[in-house]
Formats: sequence, structure tokens, C-alpha cells
Amino acid sequence: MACFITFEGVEGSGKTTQIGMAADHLRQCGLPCLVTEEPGGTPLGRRIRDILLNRHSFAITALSELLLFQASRCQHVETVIRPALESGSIVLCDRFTDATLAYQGFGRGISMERIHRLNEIATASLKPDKTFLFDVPVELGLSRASHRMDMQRDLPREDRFEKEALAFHQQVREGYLFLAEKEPDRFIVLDGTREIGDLQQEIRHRLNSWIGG
Ligand code: Z5A
Repeated sequence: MACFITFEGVEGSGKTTQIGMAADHLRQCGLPCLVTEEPGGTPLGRRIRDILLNRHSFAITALSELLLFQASRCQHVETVIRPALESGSIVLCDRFTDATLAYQGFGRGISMERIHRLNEIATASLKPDKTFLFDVPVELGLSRASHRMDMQRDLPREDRFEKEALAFHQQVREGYLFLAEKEPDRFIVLDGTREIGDLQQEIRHRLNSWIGG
């Protein structure tokens, strides 16, 4: 049964950890499942991701940044997400259109109306069926992310977004909570400070109830 589920949250909120475990669960249940991410998900998207995250890259204006995220998304929806859904797969996506509203809208201050219009164009109106929002205090998320970088020394140091001031990340967090409040049927807000196993148990329970597992 095709279903499009997105995982959202501030940096280090734990969504990437949970998405992998959720995919394992679905596959163990014999359900076809694709895990993908934004920006990225296609060869073009991965090139755009490098430009957007590279802390040493040239200056990028807020509007150019928005358009680059949308270019990555357009390619991703048309060549990966939609075909997977049409073939009956469950698609789990690490960030999608809500990330643009939270980061470029609430974080950078671009108008919501403009972002909604571009989201519509880039996705040809595809919307997630359900969205898990992992909510954590931004200080905790950023410290988790920097701890992870200490453990994986081969990874580049903090990226363009991690370098942003705490106030930026705080606006993003508040933006996400605002979006979730507006669409309570789609969003499941999870307290991301809970234990990994405990969170996964709740996610599996929700997935089973939507999809049957
Ligand atoms: N962005 C945007 O601006 N506009 C857009 O439209 C889109 C994206 C699509 C992508 O970065 C950046 O692009 C992102 C927003 C922007 N930047 N920021 N900030 P990314 O994909 O490279 O990174 P990320 O999306 O922020 O995810 P992340 O850093 O990988 O964090 P995470 O996925 O939320 O967390 P994690 O990797 O699962 O966990 C982080 C660490 O915490 C790790 O060591 C875990 O073992 C640990 N962890 C996880 N869960 C727990 C719990 N529950 N307890 C304790 N420890 C935990």
C-alpha cells in the first residue's frame, strides 16, 4: 500500500536514526519501502546538497538557496518519489516541503506564500500523507550533532546550517511546531528527548495502524 511519510525536525533531533529503524521494521513486515532524503535523493540532488551544505562555499542569497532546494525537490519527486509511490512502495523521506517552510520561511524570513507556491510547483502538488516531527530543544540537537561529528572525524566540520546562530534554529523549531498545530491530522509530534528505542516503538505502532504491519 503506497504511502508517503516524511520525517522532520531541527538539526540532531534524531529523525535519521528513526527513519532507518522504521524502514527495517517495514521490510521485516514484507512491505516495499524506499528511504530517501532532501536535499538529495538523486544525482542532481546530491550535487545541489554539496553546494547548499558546504560551509566553505561562496555566499548564497536566501532566494537562491530556496530555489536550489526546490530544484533538488523537483528532480526528486519526478524521478524517484512519484515512481516509487506508483509502484506501490512506502516512501520514507528525511525532510521535505515542511523543512523549506521552517528553514527558509521561519528561519530566513521568506514569505510563506512564496514558499507555498514554489513547493506546489516543485512537487506538482504531492503532499506527505503523514509527517513525524521530532521536537527537541535546539541546544540539545546541536550538541548531539556536534558530538556525532567528534565521533566521525572523517566527516566535514559543521555545515552552513549548523553554523547559524542559536536564534535561527529556535525560529525553525517554533516554525515546525506552528506548522504541526495547523495540520494535526498529518503531523505526529514526538518528544525527541525520549530514548531511541522508546520513540521507535511509538513510530512502529503508528506505522502499523496506518499501513498494517
Ligand atoms: N534544509 C533547508 O534549509 N530547507 C529544505 O527545504 C531542506 C533542508 C530539505 C540538511 O542537513 C540541511 O538542509 C538541514 C536543513 C536544511 N540543516 N540543518 N540544520 P542534513 O540532512 O545533513 O542534516 P539534518 O537533516 O539536520 O539531520 P542530522 O544532522 O543528520 O540530524 P538528525 O537526522 O535529526 O539526527 P540523527 O542523525 O538521527 O541523530 C543525531 C545524533 O544524535 C546521533 O549521534 C544519534 O545517535 C543521536 N541520537 C538520535 N536520537 C537520539 C535520542 N533519542 N537520544 C539520544 N541521542 C540520540
